Amino acid sequence: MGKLVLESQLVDTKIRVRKVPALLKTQKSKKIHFGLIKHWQLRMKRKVIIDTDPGIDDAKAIIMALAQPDWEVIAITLVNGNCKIKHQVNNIARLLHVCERTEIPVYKGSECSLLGNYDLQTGHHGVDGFGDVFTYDVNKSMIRDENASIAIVDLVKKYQGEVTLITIGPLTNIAMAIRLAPSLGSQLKDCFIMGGNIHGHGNVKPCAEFNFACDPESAHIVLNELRPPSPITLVPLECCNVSHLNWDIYKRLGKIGSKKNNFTQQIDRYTAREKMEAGERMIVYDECAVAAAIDGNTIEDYFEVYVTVELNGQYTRGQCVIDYEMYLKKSPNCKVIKKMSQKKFEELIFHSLK
Ligand SMILES: [Ca+2]
Repeated sequence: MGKLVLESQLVDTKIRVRKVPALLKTQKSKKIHFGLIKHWQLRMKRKVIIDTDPGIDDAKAIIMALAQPDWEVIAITLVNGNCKIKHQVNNIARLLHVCERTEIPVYKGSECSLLGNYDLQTGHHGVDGFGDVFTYDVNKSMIRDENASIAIVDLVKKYQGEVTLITIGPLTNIAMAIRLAPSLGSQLKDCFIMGGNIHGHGNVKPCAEFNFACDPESAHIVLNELRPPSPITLVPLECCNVSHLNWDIYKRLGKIGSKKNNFTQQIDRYTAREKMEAGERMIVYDECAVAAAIDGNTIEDYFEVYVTVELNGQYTRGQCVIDYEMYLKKSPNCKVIKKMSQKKFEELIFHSLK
């Protein structure tokens, strides 16, 4: 469906552009010509919605997304996760000002999980999600009144078959959007999710990864009911754990000197220093999902499988259940990434921070 829509747009635009040269005798007609080309370029850009709980790695992932010249980020939607929504609005506003992209609309979403009884904020990103380093006030004109889930439903319906959905936070907004519009997934172009795990090794609970542990019911709804045209690309914790930045690269990044890079250096100063001094690696999480969406060649190893989420286990609630042997006899709903290209990944990060 998505491919058909894009092809028809291309054919339509080509016809119109082809007719234009005959009109190029006046300034007015030149303006029409360039207007049509601009219109065509905008129409052909990949439309992207990013659902996020802006913490430190979210910021870097969003910077990476905004650096793609062939992407049009049509919305950023906020969901409770790394920090409260009241902090997220400041974080995303500051980030969009630094990136000079304040035209992108931002929608506030769910302030708690579907069941409302989980709050796993770890303090890893500071209380405010951005390392508690900024105190300056910021213009928040990009924050819209409309609810995030409603905005997602409306935009996906408006651009049927064209929207890439990237989620880098708990899945509450998306689950609610599915409840509002059960056919949401079929109207997407594709979907990339950072979340879950494949070996039962958790990072906030013994067996569960943060984004899925924050709202297991929502993760369950999204994995089982979103049903985009192709399997969801799932970037699990284990993939992120091996996709780290080595410290030499990190130090080289520090010398870029751009506004964007200075900003990221400020927000992750404390966590980076702690990790460096402890001899730990600089693991990247949300950036992996965006990198996978930018360039499929960043994916070095993956497998397709049916994935769901444990909702009842005393110790395993929120853990991904991977049906490796197809006991459940269900079609694969996820393309699970095992490993990404370190080299391509580092290139993307360098490019985005310039
Ligand atoms: Ca996140």
